[in-house]
Amino acid sequence: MFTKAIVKTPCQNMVNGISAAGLGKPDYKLALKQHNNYIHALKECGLKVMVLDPDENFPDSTFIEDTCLITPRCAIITNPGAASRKDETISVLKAVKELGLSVEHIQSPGTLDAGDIMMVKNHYFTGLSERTNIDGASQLNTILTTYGYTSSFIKLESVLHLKTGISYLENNNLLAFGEFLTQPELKSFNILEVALNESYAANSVWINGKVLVPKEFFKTAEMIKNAGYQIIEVDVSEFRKLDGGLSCLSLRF
Ligand code: CIR
Repeated sequence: MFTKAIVKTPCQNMVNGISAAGLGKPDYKLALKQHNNYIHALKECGLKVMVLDPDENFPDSTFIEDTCLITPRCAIITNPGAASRKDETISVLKAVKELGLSVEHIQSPGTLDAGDIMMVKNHYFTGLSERTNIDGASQLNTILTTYGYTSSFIKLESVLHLKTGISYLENNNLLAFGEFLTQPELKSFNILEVALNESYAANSVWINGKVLVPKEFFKTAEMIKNAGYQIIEVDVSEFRKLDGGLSCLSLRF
């Protein structure tokens, strides 16, 4: 069960965020509206939502998931792999301190984006990506071990972050597409296969029995419903333009 979430309001400068999507620039006003609807969906799942102020210095800072991993026993401030995103951690550090969480840090030359981390009970799968290097992943492993958790690594081939391609929906159900369908590390899961033309929806978010699914990915939404979940569709088209999905927009704990 999760009880809280932290989100960060997108800044106007988000239109200059990092993007490989080729879908054009986001519409800021629409992004703000979608962000509000996203907060509403988190509340519908029973979460108390802390909203951090926008920061024009960091175009990608609304993708707060990458800056911190919050486990039930500690918060780990990351060292984001993209140079323009490194200091996004300053505001999130302040927020987790305010919440009284025990805080750890990933240090250079280790880099880690927490979009590369997927929690499955007491185990944390870590994607080795363009953003998360082996040093960062090993530091995370050491920290997690200290707190009584385990972790293992998965080398990514084509996606930005681990959770771009897979999402854990609890009850051993894993949403996945492409390279993850045949990944030996994941073979004990019941895999719900996302069609290639809906691969964006592989980033969906389980919260307290409900699943947030991006809007208009009909086949995936139907599959998740058929697996017994209540779904909440959320339109995040403007964040998709910056390669961001539903999970990237919050820390849930
Ligand atoms: C970036 O490239 O860092 C942002 N434009 C998108 C980050 C998406 N975050 C995530 O997948 N966890």
